[in-house]
Amino acid sequence: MKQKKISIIGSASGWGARIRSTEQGPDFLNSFGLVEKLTNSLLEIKWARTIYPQHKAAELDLNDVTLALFELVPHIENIFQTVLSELNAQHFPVVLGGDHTMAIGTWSAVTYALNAVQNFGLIWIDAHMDAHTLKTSPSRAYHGMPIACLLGHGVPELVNIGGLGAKLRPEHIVQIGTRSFEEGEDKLLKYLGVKIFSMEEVQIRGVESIMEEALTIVTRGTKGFGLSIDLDGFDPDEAPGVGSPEANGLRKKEVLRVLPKLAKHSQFKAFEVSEFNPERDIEQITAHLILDLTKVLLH
Ligand SMILES: [Mn+2]
Repeated sequence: MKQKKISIIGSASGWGARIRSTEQGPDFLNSFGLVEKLTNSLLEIKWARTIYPQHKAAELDLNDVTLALFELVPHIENIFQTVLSELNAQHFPVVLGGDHTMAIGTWSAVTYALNAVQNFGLIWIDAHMDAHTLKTSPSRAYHGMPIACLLGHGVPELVNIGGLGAKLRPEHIVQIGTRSFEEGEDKLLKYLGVKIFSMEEVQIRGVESIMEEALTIVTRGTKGFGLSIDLDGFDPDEAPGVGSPEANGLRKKEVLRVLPKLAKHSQFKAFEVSEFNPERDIEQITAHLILDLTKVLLH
């Protein structure tokens, strides 16, 4: 049987958030022994690289979150380059972070490498929409903006990472678990026509039926699809170690049951898990959630 080659890339930055301790996520997962816990005979898995921003949060006093752009842009460009070179080496990339702005680098690289710019599907599991621009965001934190950036809306320094303009099209994006958002971003996604499965809808229909429909959408006419997980999509009981917890989230057991179908799909090209904050974790519950998600998605 052919061995699948997996490359884990750490994004050790919290510059996109007001609470920046997600920068510790990758180092924690490394010392937690994630790679050793994942290795089996069918997988060749390596921790390819952890990308660190120029400064740690403690080294700079940035009261205005928007100033973090000077840290974020080179960091995300680094993610773009690293994911790109892993894909060019025929490795399956897994990006672990780190605040969710890393998604801009991950999906710019995947679409570029696969020659699938604006022709690629993305399932976005998150409590939030992450579709703000500086004009609509009350917090002005960039981790509330990656979906908007990937769709071509927002500050040009982030939108144009890995190539000019939009990397994804709205009709290829599905959000699951949404339950906390502001009017401006909701308006943008509705206007663009992004499919949103709110937490309410997940509770009514069940994760299985939602995931079926999501897979249909992200594979319709695309050259592949990926999965972006923000750990705050899960219930805080099951993912306490996140930057922005929101009550009444997805249940681990149910999500783990439906992910194998996604993982086995021939068009599944990459995934990422973001917003792990080890400082807030309780008895490694969130670290184990990351391990279980990664395990299911890699087999
Ligand atoms: Mn997010």
